[in-house]
Amino acid sequence: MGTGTDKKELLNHFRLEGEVVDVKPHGSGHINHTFLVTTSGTKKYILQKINTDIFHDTDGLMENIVNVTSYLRERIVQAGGHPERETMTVIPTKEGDYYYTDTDGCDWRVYLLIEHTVSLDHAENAEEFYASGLAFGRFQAQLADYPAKTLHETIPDFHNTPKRYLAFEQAVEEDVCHRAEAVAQEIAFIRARKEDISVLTDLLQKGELPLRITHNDTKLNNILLDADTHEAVCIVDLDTIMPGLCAYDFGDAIRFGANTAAEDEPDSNKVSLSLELYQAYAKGFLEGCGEQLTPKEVETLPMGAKTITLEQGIRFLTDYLQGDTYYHTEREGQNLDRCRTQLALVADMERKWEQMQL
Ligand code: ADP
Ligand code: GN1
Ligand code: MG
Repeated sequence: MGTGTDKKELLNHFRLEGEVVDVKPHGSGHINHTFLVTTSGTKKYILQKINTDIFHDTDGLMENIVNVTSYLRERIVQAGGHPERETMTVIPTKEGDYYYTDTDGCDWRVYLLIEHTVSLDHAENAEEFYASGLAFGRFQAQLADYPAKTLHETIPDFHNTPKRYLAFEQAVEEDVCHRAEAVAQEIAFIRARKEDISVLTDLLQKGELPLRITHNDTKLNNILLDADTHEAVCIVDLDTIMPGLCAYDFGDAIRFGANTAAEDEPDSNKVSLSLELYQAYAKGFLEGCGEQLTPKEVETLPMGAKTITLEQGIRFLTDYLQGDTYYHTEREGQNLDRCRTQLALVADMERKWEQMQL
C-alpha cells in the first residue's frame, strides 16, 4: 500500500518550514491515508496518500483543488477573512508540483494543517449542526459563478444514483464473495425502492433542476470547527468538487449528521433521523445558499436526503458484496453494518416524510 514508506524522506520533497519531528495517522476518512505532521517550526501539516485506486487522474484532481482554493482565497481576502484558516493551502514540492510520486508509484500531497480545529463524527447539538449547514450552504453560494467547465470529473458518475443501482445489481449477480444470500433482506429493501432512485436525476435531465458546483461529500467530518467555539472554520476534502445537485449536498450532510447512530453502528435499532438536527441543518443550509436556490430545489431537498441515503446504502452493500475493496474497513462486516444503518435511516425518513418537508 505504500503507507509504510519513510515519511520523513517523503516530506523532504515538499517545501516545509522546519524539520519534521513527528508523523502520525489522523482523522477518520474512508478514502485517503491521512497523517498529521509536526515540525520544529511553527507550522504543522497534513500529509495524504491519495487513493489512486479511486482517483485515476491525480493531475486533474490537484488542479481542481488548487484552482478552487485559489478562487475561494480571493473571496475570503475580499471579505476580510483569514485565507490560511478558511480554505485549504496546498504545499508544493521543491520542484513546484502539487503532489509527489514516490518510488512505489504512490501519489502524496501536503496541506497546511488548519490549527485549533476539530472535526466531528457526530453532531453534538443543533446549533453546531446549524453552523455546518450554514457553512456548506455558503460554500455552494461562493462557488455559484465558478467556471464549471474547468473542473475535471474526478470520479465519473459519482452521484449518478441509477448507475450506482446498476453497479449494485451487477455485484449481486456476480456475487464474487458468496455473500448475496445472507443479505437477501437488504437487497430486497433496495429493489423495493427502485423508483425513488431516478426521481432527482430525471428532474435534472428534464431541466427542472439546475446543475451547480457542489462539494459532493458533505459529511460532518469534512468540515473543521473551531476547537473552542465549535463555529465552522473551513470545509475540507475537496476531492469530489464537481457539478452536481444541490439536494445531494444537503442530503449527504443529513444522512451522516442527523442520524442518531454512528454510520457503522452494528445495532441498526439505534438508527433514527433526528428531526431537530434535520431542521437545524436545513435552516443553516438555506440561509447559506441564499437567494440562488429555485423553489424546485428547495422542494426537493428532503428527496435529496432520502436518495443519497439510499445511494450510500447501495454503495456500502456493493462494496461488501465485492469484498470490501473501496472503503477503508477496520473489521469484518463493517460495510454491511454501514449499509444497514443507511437503509434503517431511509425507513425512518419514510416514516417522518411529512415532517421532513420544508
Ligand atoms: P478522506 O478523503 O479519506 O476522507 P480527508 O481529506 O477528508 O480524507 O481528510 C481526513 C480528515 O483529516 C478530515 O476529516 C479532517 O478531519 C482532517 N483534515 C484534512 N485536511 C485537513 C487540514 N488541512 N487541516 C486540518 N485537518 C484536516
Ligand atoms: C467517503 O472520503 P470520505 O470518508 O470523506 C466517500 C463518500 C461517502 C463517505 C461515506 C470519494 O467519504 O462518497 O459518502 O465515504 N468518498 C468517496 O462515509 O467515495
Ligand atoms: Mg473526508
